[in-house]
Amino acid sequence: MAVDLLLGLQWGDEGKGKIVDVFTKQYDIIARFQGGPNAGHTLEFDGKKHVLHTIPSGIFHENAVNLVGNGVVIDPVIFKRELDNLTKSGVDYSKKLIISRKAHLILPTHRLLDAASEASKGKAKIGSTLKGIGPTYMDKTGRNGIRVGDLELSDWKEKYRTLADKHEAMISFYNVDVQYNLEELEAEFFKAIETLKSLQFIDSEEYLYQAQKSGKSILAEGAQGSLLDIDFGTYPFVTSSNTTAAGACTGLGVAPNQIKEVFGIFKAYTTRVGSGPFPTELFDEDGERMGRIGKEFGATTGRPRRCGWLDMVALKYAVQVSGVTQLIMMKADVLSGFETLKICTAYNYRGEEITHLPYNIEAENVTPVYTHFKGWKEDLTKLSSADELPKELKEYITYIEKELEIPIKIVSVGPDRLQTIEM
Ligand code: 2SA
Ligand code: MG
Repeated sequence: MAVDLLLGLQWGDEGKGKIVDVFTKQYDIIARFQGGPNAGHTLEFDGKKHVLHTIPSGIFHENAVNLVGNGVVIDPVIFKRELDNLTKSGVDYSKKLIISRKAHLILPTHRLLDAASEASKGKAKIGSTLKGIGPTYMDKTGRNGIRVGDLELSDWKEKYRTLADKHEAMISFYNVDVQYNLEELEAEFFKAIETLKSLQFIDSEEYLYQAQKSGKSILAEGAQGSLLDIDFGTYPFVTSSNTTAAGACTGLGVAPNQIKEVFGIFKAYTTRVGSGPFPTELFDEDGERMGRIGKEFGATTGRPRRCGWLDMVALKYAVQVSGVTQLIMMKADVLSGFETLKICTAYNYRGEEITHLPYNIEAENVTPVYTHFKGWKEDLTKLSSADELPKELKEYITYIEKELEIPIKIVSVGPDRLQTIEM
């Protein structure tokens, strides 16, 4: 059996959590391969809303095994909170949640370093979620990190102390005002470590290899979006992991030729949270309306998301980098009632019209070129089949499919599991 992959094609918050939850019944294993508690995956069913940060979005189904892969960074404190919430929702995760020994741990001082680094940047700050993501991946690539598997060894606390002391020195080097009580933070951290240790740690690449051999189906769940990829995103305003398809290979130990379908998920418009360039961003009533109707607030930080028209130049780039085979369009319902819809089909780049994503996409270099579409009035949230979709939406969809040369297989018309239309 092969591995399928689901990832976001924009700047995150495309609705990956919802779709993984919808897909889970078709898979034996759901695996997260990058990112950490910076992610906020929102799921809605039976009139309830659930937000996951580190735990894969298949956890609410009876049978699927949920794996936190080696490419993920885990904050034990947030992880424990997520587990407590699952227990409150009546989910018994003990037999269906497993963790790679090679996943790295976010320490309390990583969070403090994130805050110090952002504070030192002033106006140039990344708009990080302040979850310690950047500093943890820095320690991973700098070969200083502490991994889940270390918790099974006797000397990990000495390693911890050495690293935390070094972090404290680095925090003071930033020379910014970061208030903290490390003793309190550590008490909380060590307590959460004990909870983490009650879960099953595994050699996940071997586990996945054997699972594939025995015919199990696997879905790799991405976090954040393609344009936040550390290599291919809008650097430096990106996250610290590979959010594109290649990240699933390194973040799980799955070989590239084992990947079959790549589901690319995008909103019918665009959002971005945090700093960085966003060519189709709107500062008018249209953008305000998208944010209001789409309830565009960060699922982890509560920050309002910036909103704008669909950017086909950026979308094409994301599809290309990850080899997307099927598209999923989210939040079509939010666009109901707009007189005219726009799709950015090219950039005017320093006086020249281009259709590929250039190195610099800041406002001073890029002006979007728009194609206009007629909007629809109908409320989509109660629709359940493709032929009920308004003609104008069908035209919008057909245009995107033609431009990207890939079919849109699912159109989502609301946050609930049931508000999902197969095309
Ligand atoms: P970080 O924390 O170091 O990864 O931040 C670096 C940039 O990556 C962006 N980023 C995100 N963008 C969208 N959604 C994310 N998850 C949360 C959500 C975000 C929230 O689901 O809403 O609640 O604010 C996410 N995580 C990281 C971040 O904004 C920085 O631009
Ligand atoms: Mg999110």
